[in-house]
Amino acid sequence: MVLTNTPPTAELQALDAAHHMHPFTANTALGKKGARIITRADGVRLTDSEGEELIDGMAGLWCVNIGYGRAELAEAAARQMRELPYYNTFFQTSHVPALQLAAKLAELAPGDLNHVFFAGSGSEANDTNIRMIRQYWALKGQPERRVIIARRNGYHGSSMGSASLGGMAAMHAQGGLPIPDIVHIDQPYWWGEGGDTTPEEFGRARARQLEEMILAIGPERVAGFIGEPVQGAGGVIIPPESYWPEIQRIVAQYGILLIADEVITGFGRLGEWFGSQSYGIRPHIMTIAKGLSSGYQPIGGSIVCDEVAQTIGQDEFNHGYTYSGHPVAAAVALENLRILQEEHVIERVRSDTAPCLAQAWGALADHPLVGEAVSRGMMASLALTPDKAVRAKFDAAPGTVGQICREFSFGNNLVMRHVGDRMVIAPPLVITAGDIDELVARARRTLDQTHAYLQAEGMLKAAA
Ligand code: PXG
Repeated sequence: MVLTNTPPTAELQALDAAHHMHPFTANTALGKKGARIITRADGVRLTDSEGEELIDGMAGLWCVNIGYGRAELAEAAARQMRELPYYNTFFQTSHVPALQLAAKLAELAPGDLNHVFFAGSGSEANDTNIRMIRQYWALKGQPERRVIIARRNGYHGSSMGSASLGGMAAMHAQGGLPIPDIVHIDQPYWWGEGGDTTPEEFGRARARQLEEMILAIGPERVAGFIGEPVQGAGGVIIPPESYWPEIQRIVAQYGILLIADEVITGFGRLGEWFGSQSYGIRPHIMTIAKGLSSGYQPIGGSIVCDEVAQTIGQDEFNHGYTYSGHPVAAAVALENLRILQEEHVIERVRSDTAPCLAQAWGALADHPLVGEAVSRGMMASLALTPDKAVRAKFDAAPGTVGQICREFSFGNNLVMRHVGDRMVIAPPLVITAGDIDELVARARRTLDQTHAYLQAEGMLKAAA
């Protein structure tokens, strides 16, 4: 079906190419090819301007947890826009959606994470965290505690501060990053970097890099550590079970602050409200965004423990955003949380759809191109390899094969992302067992096509 109320695709693509600068894109090349124009969505399916229907294996950008097309969220936004479309919370005022959302998040978050500082996105929230934990130590009389330890191939956002926390080499290569006093340790990526060790040994060794870094810098200079419970944009890297308990021990021993970046893992993605609960992590601060509103409105924030919030509260914290706690975004987030809770979406992930995905996705491990097929909750990934016996990398430049695979996937009307030569999915949490089967069938067809193509092109070669 061609949508009659939309201009022809070519016309839209030409306008897009002429004026719209896409994030993380070589825009000249995209302009020549033409972007795929998404016009509508419902449930787990997108429709493009040609009337083609795609399964959205990425929940937008890891965010549309309740799926598309929930009219209740549109109504919550419209109601709030009529009543109070905007007000700030800077100068001794508050408003109902922000205070209600903060209270709701305090109720849902584990332990004494009882206080919320709002932002417009995950990047902004992590910038808040940098300033907040440095200010915390200053107020504690230890202003020299400024260094934040993060991980290579972690992702924490795209602003100057948050991209500095992130360990993405390609991002640090542009624009003068990282900012001072942010350092990185290695990621717990056993399949790619574990060599001859067992996953458990490797997880402990990678966690101990935190201790080594603290000692190298001097514990009296370290403010905190930040990590994603499961790395998302880094390729859905699921850490060995030994990793987080060892991190937790080190954080406690040296008395540094722990920030869990829950932007992807929050709001049900791992079958619990927060990924920290899934791994027994006890953070002082959690970064949230994405699934907080299921992406229907831009909103993020930091959920902060009693001790840090009370200390920060002793003085004016010179920080905030025009849209911190935006009433429309907060009202939509509240409605999203109501749906997640009342419809038992997260319980169903845990007991039903995550096991179903684990089984169907895990079966892809028998494919000749697949080195590992792993999932946790509703996040899953594949390592593509020319030789799974030795966990080999391809001879072609990293990401070349992943990109080819992604193109076939798009052609099969499945949105599956590539990160280097890993393929990743994170579908809406409301995906059904039937749609999981359809998604995995399309992924298998994609792998078959990729394998045949690589064979024909002589590209099934391992790197020396
Ligand atoms: N933390 C984590 C763990 C994220 O995944 C952010 C912070 C930043 O959030 P904002 O709202 O500022 O984008 C993210 C965002 C990708 C991709 O290609 C992932 C993200 C953003 C854009 C692209 O997988 N994650």
